[in-house]
Amino acid sequence: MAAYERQRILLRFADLVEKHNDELAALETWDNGKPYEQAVNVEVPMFARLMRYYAGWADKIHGMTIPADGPFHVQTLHEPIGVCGQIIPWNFPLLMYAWKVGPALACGNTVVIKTAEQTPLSALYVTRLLHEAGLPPGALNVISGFGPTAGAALCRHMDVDKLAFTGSTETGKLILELSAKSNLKPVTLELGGKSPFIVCEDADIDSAVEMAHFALFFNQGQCCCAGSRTYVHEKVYDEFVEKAKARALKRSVGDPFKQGIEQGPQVDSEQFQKILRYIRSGVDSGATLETGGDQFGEKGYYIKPTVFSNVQDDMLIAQDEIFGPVQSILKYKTLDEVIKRANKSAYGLAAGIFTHNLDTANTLMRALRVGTVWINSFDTFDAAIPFGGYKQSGQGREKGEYSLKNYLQVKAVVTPVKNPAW
Ligand code: TXE
Repeated sequence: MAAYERQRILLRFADLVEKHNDELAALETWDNGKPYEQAVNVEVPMFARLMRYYAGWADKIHGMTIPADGPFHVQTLHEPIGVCGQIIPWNFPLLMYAWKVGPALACGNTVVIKTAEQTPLSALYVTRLLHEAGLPPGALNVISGFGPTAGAALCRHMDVDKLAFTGSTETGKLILELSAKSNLKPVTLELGGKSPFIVCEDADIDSAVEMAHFALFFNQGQCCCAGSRTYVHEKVYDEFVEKAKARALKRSVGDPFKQGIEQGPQVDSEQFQKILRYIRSGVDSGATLETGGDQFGEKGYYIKPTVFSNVQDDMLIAQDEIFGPVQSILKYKTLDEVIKRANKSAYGLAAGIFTHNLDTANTLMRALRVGTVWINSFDTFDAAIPFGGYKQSGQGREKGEYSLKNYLQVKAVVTPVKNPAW
């Protein structure tokens, strides 16, 4: 299909998504439990924005001519890879679909996408809109299925030319293995995290508390880049802990369809139980439970916003991805020390830095081994900003121009030039 036609389909798709904004948001909340206000005001509009962003790229993908030695005309063709297998998680079902489907289609590939077993609905609905926008049958296929069966089948399939996965580091490793054991299809991975959020002594404490709260509790704490290790300078530590606790106590938890609700239930019983186990481990290992620590109410997978202080680096709650509303606050003294501690993690997805000192910000920003650094901010997810991990947080980048190369092959073409003057 001509690039311009792909662009037009993606633009029409974005318009249809906007038209169906409220139904899509309702499906997302039903499936996942996230606050409807978040889905309707942020996530579905962001989906349309992402599609327009990728539509913009569709007719701007091209190769180069290269001045090689000798009498040769050398060019590169940027070609689609072919059939892309994509496996997405349940924490942001629509956005994960957009991050993966957008660049794949813009580059001219076809897609088989497997949704998470917890959240199959919105992808089915939105794909109907994609077909309504003019995508030919077969160009994008949705599979609702389980990981070890449907997901693994996609990974080991010999006719799948590329894989893109978002999920746990553990499953990411399995996926690489399945690729290696089948046809060595290239794999991009967006995996877990344990992102440090560093509050320096000169930071504006009230806004640091608010941003650290958002960094951890957003989406019920179910974010791969959640700021789940809050490092606070010793001079402002006590004040920060007091205020972080007060903020968590104010967090509104309840029916995600109700107005003003900040936190809905966790996605399923497995995640709910896992989080409660980590909370118990925090208490058992000697961290101070400032607030929360238990189920919220008696029905559903709601968890009280939980804050731990006096957390030490070797505690499980400071090392593992909890993926729930559990904030761990750690104390530090010097910049060198916090750099070493922040980097001492198997993960390297993101980091937050709170300071007004430019030298401190520059030092930290360069020293941290992570794919995204937010300075005096967190979770800014513009379509044009690349996202991805260092270390065991993943391979490759999604969003932005960087994401395109995951979905393209480069073919070098060499032609002798019969011109004696060369
Ligand atoms: O993840 P899985 P789960 C983390 C988070 C969470 C933990 C477990 O810490 O608590 O992972 O969650 C598919 N072959 N993240 O069990 O298993 C599965 O069907 C192929 C971080 O839900 O990684 C789903 O579509 N596919 C994360 C997807 O993988 C397989 C988001 C994710 O599931 C498969 C989600 C297999 N063998 C969880 N097994 C993030 N990075 O944002 C499972 N799947």
